[in-house]
This record gives sequence, structure tokens and C-alpha cells, in this order.
Amino acid sequence: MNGVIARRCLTTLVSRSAILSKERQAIFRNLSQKRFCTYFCAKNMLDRVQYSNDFYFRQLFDEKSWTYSYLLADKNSKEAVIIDPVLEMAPRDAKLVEELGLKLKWTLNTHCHADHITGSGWLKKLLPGTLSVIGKKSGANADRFLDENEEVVFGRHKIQAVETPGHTNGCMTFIIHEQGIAFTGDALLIRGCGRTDFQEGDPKVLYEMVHSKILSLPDNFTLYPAHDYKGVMETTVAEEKKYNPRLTKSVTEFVEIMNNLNLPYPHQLDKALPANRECGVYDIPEQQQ
Ligand SMILES: N[C@@H](CCC(=O)N[C@@H](CS)C(=O)NCC(=O)O)C(=O)O
Ligand SMILES: [Fe+2]
Repeated sequence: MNGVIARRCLTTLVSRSAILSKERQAIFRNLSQKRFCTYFCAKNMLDRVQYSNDFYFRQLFDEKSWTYSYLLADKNSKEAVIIDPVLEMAPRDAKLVEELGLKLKWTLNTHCHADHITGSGWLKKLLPGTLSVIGKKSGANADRFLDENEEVVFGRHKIQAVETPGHTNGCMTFIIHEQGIAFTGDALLIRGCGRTDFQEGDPKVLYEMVHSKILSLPDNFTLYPAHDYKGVMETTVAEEKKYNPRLTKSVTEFVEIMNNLNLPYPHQLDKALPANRECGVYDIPEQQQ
């Protein structure tokens, strides 16, 4: 709904409302169009779903590939998952899991990454009992393959996996509805999105998937991407619906933008892709195995 229509609806509501005092009604009537938008949109923009008391969340960073990994846990059962771990950071992550008294149950990858090797394989060795997970359509190896809407459980918490192809065929977004969060991988980045010029990329599919499965979540859901090259760390559905410079455009304009990005290939591409098809195990430095 645009600002003008929204304001008209509110004016009608205000004048019919028995709940608002005369003074409040006058304030709303006198708000200019600009101030109306600032007042109502800003409130939306700052809203977040609060985590439940038994939910643990930790964002981790790899400076080499600008990757964010996420350690999540059930505080009561101590079962934990790591989303998008990075090979070189596996010892750091394993140490943290142990220090916090957690038991790593799953390592999840949002997709077969082209810019770093997944830490799944090494974490499985460092923390025996851990199992790796990836979308079935990724074509990559893992202990468990996810289909559309399948759930990954740790303690009493549930992650819903939804297919969001377009960056790669096998991309999945992981949603925890109760906590109001979604891990978007490279499908949606903060004020951006994953490139679509290799790994079965398709801008039209990406546009459709991001709009129908991510930006259709409630405005107050926090979104956590696999990367951010500016250190912004997180965003929300409301922010991206308003400020994403690509995804707020029409599909035709979006396709035009994506087909003309002319980005250089990721510098770790040649070793990352073959390693990630095998769950990242092959490249563990020998002295550290
Ligand atoms: N400079 C980075 C770029 C990596 C890259 O291209 N990443 C992909 C994700 S696998 C992407 O979609 N990046 C979006 C962007 O750079 O805007 C590198 O060499 O690792
Ligand atoms: Fe990627």
C-alpha cells in the first residue's frame, strides 16, 4: 500500500475511532504525508521478533571470504547446529562449541559455495557425531539431503528449509519461525543478492524466489546472509523491501542489472567447488587432520 492510500485509510479510521482521544485524532489528521510515512514506516523498520529464553544465537565471521557462519543451540538440551561453516575456521568453531558445553548435531550449508570451502567435513572430524546437511538439488555430498519444507531439529527448535534457487539450483533458505529469523545464504544479501552468472544462476528465478519465499515473511523477521562485504551483519524483511536497490525494481530491470554486473570470479572458485561437492573434506591441511 502506498503512503497516500495508507494515509487516507488511517484518516477514515481515525475519524470513526471511539478509542482515540480527540487530541490523538487531531495529531493524526495534522500529520503531513512525509511525517506520516516516517512515523509509521520507522516503527516497522525497528521491530524485531524477540528470541525465546531457551534459544542461543551466535554470529561468526571469516575475514578471508567475508562469510558469516551461525551457531544456534537449544540451551536446555545443548544440541547445536552451525550454518555455513568455513573450513579454515573449523578449529575456532569446534573450540567454541566445546567451551559453551554444546553438542554439535548438524552442520548445514545453504548451498554449494563457490567462494570458500565448507567447514562441514573438518567439523565432523573435530566433533564426532556431527552430521552434514545440504539441499538435495545442490548436487553436493553430505550425510543428509533436504527437500522443500523439510525440518532440521535441534533440541525443541525447528529449522524449516525452503528452496530459494536462482543463485545456484540447490540454494535453500533456513527459517526459524518462532524466533523470527531466516538464513538466506547468497539468495538475499544485505541491500543486494547473490550473483547469477555461474553455477546454474538465473536472475528471473532468483527474483521470483526471493519475493515469494523471503520478502513475503513478516516485516519484523531478521535476515542473516552468508556474506556481507560491508560488515553490516544483518537486516530485516522490512529494510530489504524498502531499500534493496535491486529487488525493489521490476523483474525486467532486475534481470538487466544482474546480467551486467561483470563481477570477477571468486578467487577461491577453482578449489572451492570441487571440495564442496565432497562436503569440503578433501582439503583439510594434512598436519591438522
Ligand atoms: N571478492 C569475492 C567475491 C565472491 C563472490 O563472487 N561471491 C558470490 C557468492 S558465492 C556473490 O554472489 N557475490 C555477490 C557480490 O559480490 O555482490 C571473492 O573473490 O571471494
Ligand atoms: Fe554462493
